[in-house]
Amino acid sequence: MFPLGLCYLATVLTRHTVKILDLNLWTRREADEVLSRTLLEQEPDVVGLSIRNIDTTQRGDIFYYFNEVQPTARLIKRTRPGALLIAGGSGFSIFPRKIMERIPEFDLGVFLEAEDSLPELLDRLDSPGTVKGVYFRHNGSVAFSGARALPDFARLPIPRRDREVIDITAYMRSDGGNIGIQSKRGCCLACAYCNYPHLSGNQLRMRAPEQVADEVQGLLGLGVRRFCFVDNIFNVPRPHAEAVCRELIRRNLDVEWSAWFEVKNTTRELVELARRAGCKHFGFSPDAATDRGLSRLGKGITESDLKRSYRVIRESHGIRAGYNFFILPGMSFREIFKTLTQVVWIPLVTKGKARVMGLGWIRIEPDTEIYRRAVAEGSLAKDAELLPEQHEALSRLFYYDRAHRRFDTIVAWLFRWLDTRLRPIIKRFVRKSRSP
Ligand code: B12
Repeated sequence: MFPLGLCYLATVLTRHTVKILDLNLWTRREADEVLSRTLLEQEPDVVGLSIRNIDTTQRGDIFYYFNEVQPTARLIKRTRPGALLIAGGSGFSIFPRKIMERIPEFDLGVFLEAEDSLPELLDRLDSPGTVKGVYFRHNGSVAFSGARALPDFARLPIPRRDREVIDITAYMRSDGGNIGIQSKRGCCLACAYCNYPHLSGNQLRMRAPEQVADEVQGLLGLGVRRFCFVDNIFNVPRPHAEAVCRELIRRNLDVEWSAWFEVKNTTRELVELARRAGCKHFGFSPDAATDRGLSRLGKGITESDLKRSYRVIRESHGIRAGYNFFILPGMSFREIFKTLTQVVWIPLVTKGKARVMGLGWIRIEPDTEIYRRAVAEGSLAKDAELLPEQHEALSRLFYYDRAHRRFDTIVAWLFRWLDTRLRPIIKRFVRKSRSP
């Protein structure tokens, strides 16, 4: 993934020499060598380590990224013992205190968005407790300096992606789609399982559409035609999304992009506008296929909204869409059947333009309604450790029915079968029925 957060930080740290090193561009062993070599060559006074992912959040494909953090922190400290090590990133901000306690190599930690706090902290490294939003060590324990307001996103400069800051070509896959751009921060939805409001606040902070289009033009100047909006949700509020699309259309920019969309706000007009502005892929997370499930997850939409979105996608041209669903504990047979058959149903009703992208279980994260509910219902132990020591424990941190674990496994198997075996057949069928 293109490290957009780090580009934002490099852009605001104007009084420092900043170098971004993305360890994901190498294999594990190569990464260690590259890291040591870079530390020895650059001799940094401060090293920031961005912890983006804790784990894959997929029950069928568990990988514990967090296990990589301490070895990397140790290597940094060993190679450059004099440098201060600062942790940050979305993964860090989900478990800030625990990570500080577990990994003593971190001298400091910055909670949430860091465009205001990090420059301030670098100016006051001798008194980190006076900078809001910072975890620091005090008398042998971890202390927090106190919450701070999130940055005024509209006023942040356009993040630099030039060669001096980052080699953007390393992220330009053939489809180029993993270069991110942000038109807003925050999320005002209240999906029961989601930590976005915790991570970026429940108040929306938006960029002026002209500024978003300027940034897109900057991407084009760097040779990037394809990108994705990393906004939590692109089309809430709808008028802002429409204004961004209109500005992209007005400037007649030859770009292709993707984004995450909320179902209810996805009207025919918006899809058409987004398509004309270059949107090629619409991602949706309705998460449930029945009214009961949608209401349990606090989605604020109904089955009929969902069906309407299928129709809208079907009637549009030159676009694709994907939908995510969850299996929830306590689902009736009818609900499970309905959720599973979306794999077949969605491609059929959208004439092959949409598909189910993901079907899985909710990873229980702190600061969410599902966490509280799972503990109350007994599907998660009160003292369950959400950042476990051992990766084996991760599989118990999903929201599922313990009493029906075997049944769950059958459902997962069935889904995989539908996905791998049946989907190609449907695709062929849809293609045939579309050809004149
Ligand atoms: C967009 C998005 C995606 C897109 C990414 C598209 C792209 N090209 O970038 C897609 C859909 C592909 C995706 C995939 C995944 N994602 Co995602 N994604 C997001 C989302 C919504 C926004 C990320 C983003 O770009 N933010 C914008 C930038 C500007 O912010 P930032 O990176 O957080 O950086 C700021 C701060 O964190 C901080 N900071 C960052 N680094 C550092 C370092 C230091 C030293 C300091 C001081 C501060 C600091 O300052 C920055 C500026 O304010 C977040 C949720 C969220 N709101 O954070 C989830 C999120 C990051 N994703 C998550 C996950 C799990 C994944 C996947 C593993 C899911 C999967 N199984 O496929 C993959 C992993 C992909 C990968 N290879 O890393 C989790 C990670 C935490 C966790 N639970 O483990 C998040 C937090 C959502 C969640 N459920 O909790 N994702």
